[in-house]
Amino acid sequence: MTAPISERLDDVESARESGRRKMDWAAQHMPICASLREEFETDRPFAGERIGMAMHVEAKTAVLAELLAQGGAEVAITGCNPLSTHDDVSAALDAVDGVTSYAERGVDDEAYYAAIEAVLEHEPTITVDDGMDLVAAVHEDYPELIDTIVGGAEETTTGVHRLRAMDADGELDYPVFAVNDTPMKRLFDNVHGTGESSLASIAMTTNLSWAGKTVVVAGYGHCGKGVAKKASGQNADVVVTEVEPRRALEAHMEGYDVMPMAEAAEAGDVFITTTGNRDVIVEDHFENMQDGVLLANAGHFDVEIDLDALASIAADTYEARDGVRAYEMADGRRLNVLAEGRLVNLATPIALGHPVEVMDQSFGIQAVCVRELVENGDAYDAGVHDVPDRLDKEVAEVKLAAEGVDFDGLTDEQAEYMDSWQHGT
Ligand code: RBV
Repeated sequence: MTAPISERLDDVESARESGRRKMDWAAQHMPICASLREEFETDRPFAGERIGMAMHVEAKTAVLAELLAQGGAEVAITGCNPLSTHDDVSAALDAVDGVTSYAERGVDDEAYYAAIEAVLEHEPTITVDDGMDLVAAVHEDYPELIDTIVGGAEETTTGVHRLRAMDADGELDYPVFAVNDTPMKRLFDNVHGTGESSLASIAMTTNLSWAGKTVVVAGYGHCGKGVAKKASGQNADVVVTEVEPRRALEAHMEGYDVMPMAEAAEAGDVFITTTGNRDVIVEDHFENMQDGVLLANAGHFDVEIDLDALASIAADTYEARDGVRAYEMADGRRLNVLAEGRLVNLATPIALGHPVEVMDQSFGIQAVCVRELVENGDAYDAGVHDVPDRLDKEVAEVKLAAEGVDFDGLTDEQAEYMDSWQHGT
């Protein structure tokens, strides 16, 4: 049985202290969570609920977990990626009243799934996922929990995609909010968060510049758009690869070079995958890449770059820097993979995840979705649900107020005009 992180660290006290400092820093820059904290500490909406979480356990996520506990929940949490946990934060979180943290960095597959089971042993009434691992484990291994689960919330594109596939197969047995898809999440976290944090992590891990580089961005969804825009803003030439004709056209009209990966492979200095699909960069592509290229993935799972194929054609492989593995070909070319092909913004040794402000929005939405499940869970059937617009707007208004941004309202005449079809020329 997996023990909480506090029972596994050598110097728990100093880990807790360092993790707490990181949480305090993050919390200072999370006005939405601060506003919800005031509400939750007074109303205690989650009293009696048990919340199971599988997310990237670092400072911002810890602020969310603590917030749910401050609202009265008993929280059990583990990671959603073997390389994204900050052990000090996990320890600090484990010390919070009402929270048990099982997350530890660098665990193998067996320990990773054992920690998911440890969370489910708490018999959660609500699940909060990033990638759908908890929902999958509940349905496969703990179906007896489904009756008492009020609902869940899912953080990321890949998780929502998996949930919708599960729902289409009639296999999803409780309601889950698609937090990823709501404007306050996807238009900010996916675009700005992924763009900024992926580029920051690559730059800090390699100490290399963007200016003058050719950066190949695979996938032009919200994440790809963010990565392309920020790379372009750092004076890189951006190439986009796509499989969807309208997105390819959008990228073309945005001024990026659009071409198949087979061609881009020869042109790129840095490759960043954001597709959510497997086998985006494969053996034929590796064969044509230049010496010294960087290969990084910003999609949820480590399936976009075919590392087995790369290993099989490499003459040698070695750790070139912390977080960078070089694969040296027989002809001397070195292809450098960051973070083992896992989420580059979270899984390199120096990675911090998305910026704090953007996670405040995403986690503000998570928190109000959990509140909605507790207050109105009965209103939602099993299946995937959009976040109600009123909740998305509530979070936007708190954020605007915190930023000191005022905005207009409609007059009665304008509201009436917008609702009518009779007005013409
Ligand atoms: N993400 N979390 C962080 N806690 O630092 N950074 C990014 C963090 C989330 C983001 O919302 C995205 O949808 C998901 O990670 C991918 O796993």
